Amino acid sequence: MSGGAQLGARLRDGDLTAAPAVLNLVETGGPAAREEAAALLREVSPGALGGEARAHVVGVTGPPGAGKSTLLGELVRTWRAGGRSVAVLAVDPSSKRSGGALLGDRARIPFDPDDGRVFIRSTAAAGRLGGLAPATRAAAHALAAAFDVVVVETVGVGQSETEVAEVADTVAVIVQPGSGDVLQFLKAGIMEIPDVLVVTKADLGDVALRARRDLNAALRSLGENDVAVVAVSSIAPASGIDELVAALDAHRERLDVTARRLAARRASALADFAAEHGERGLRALGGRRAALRALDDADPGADVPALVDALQSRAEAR
Ligand SMILES: Nc1nc2c(ncn2[C@@H]2O[C@H](COP(=O)(O)OP(=O)(O)OP(=O)(O)O)[C@@H](O)[C@H]2O)c(=O)[nH]1
Ligand SMILES: [Mg+2]
Repeated sequence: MSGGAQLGARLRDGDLTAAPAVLNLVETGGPAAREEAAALLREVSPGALGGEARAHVVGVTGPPGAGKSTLLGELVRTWRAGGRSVAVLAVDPSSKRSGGALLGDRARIPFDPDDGRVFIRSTAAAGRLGGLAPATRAAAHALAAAFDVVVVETVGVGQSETEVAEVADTVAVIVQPGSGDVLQFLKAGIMEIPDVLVVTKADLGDVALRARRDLNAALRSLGENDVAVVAVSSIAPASGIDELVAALDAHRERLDVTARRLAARRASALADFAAEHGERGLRALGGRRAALRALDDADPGADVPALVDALQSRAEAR
């Protein structure tokens, strides 16, 4: 068995100590590592697992400084207290990989370093085209086979929630009270409606209450009645965290996980294919929509690299 396949088998067995090696592998460049990573993903594909991976994959996104990392510290503590294992992949938009090491580090999430059931890593963002790096998506897909909760944390507003929806079952957008950007983007239809909205820094009082009220009013006017708006405070005494956990769980329970994951894998495959072959590659497939239609006929148990291969053969055959 190859190293990648072995790592995949460990994840399938629930071995959380495989996580660091998984991240190192998916972040290593070059054809050999890529083949190993594909072998890893094959071992944790729905076909190999006999169903979708177990984790609840949660996307957490919002403007810089909104309080995402501080909140994740509280969420991780609460999930752990409930017996759930947690992996967090914090996407660092500024970091450039050099020799396999990350220079920047956005993962300033407070956690217990002796707890073997928590894994937190910064990962590099994709290039200027935006979107999640293929490595981050691959890591999220892989870790979802072993952890109970996998979080992908990204920075931004207006685009990042669409990108994170490519991997997450549930997308939570974090709103800083007193800054109107999320509200304006929602009203203007610039941003996709998230699954859960979180107003941070509730300890600031009125300004946070107003933010929650305004967001609720905007959602109502858009006819969105299923989106929970939760106000939290992540500094002691923390508040609203249990309510947020419940809102995330409630969304997951309503969700058709199989359909969402299937769509996510297909979108990921197309993004990976486009990243590698550019517009010319997409044209060879007859365009983006034709490519997605072709993926509709692919094996629903296939992992992302297998779907990319299918697109490649199709492009060559045309
Ligand atoms: N008053 C108050 N301050 C908070 C709360 N949560 C976070 N902060 C503060 O807000 C600032 C930003 O918090 P972070 O958690 O680093 O925010 P972030 O969204 O992860 O920021 P980036 O990773 O840079 O995008 C820090 O100074 C925190 O101490 C809160 O609940 N109440
Ligand atoms: Mg942060």
